[in-house]
Amino acid sequence: MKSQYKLLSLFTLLFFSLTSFAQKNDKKEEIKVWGNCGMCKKTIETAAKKAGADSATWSTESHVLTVAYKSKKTSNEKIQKAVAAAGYDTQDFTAPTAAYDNLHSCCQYDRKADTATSTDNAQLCSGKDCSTCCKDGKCTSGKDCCKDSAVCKEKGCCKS
Ligand SMILES: [Cu+2]
Repeated sequence: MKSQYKLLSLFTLLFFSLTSFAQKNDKKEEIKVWGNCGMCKKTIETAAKKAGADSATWSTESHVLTVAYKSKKTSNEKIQKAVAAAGYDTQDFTAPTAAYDNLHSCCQYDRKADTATSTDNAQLCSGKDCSTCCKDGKCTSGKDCCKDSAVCKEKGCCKS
């Protein structure tokens, strides 16, 4: 009886260590990926799966890629690199310009750097005038305010 009990606890221990080991190797993570539409979704998800993800779902609304993978097989970094190589900026990697340029015109999303810049500049522009932004030779306000601020300065159509 006592040895049976020992055996049972040994099996229980083995079972739990095995399941926790399996969980360690199964990762589910969320990665921010820039993109636009359903076509982007397909490309992003295919790239993630090719990189070794067991499942990959990108939301056209939240722009979040949810991936599940085994850490033995691939990594968050590998997946992000593959998605970037397919032309899509991720939270940690930027797509090569050539890959981005290859995307269908409807898929050419506002790029990560541009988005960051326009957000920063939008804050600058939230005042009374768009003193640092310019579009088509005129200062603009609103969503695209200061988006081309470098161009703006170059053109010199906005006074700062
Ligand atoms: Cu698209």
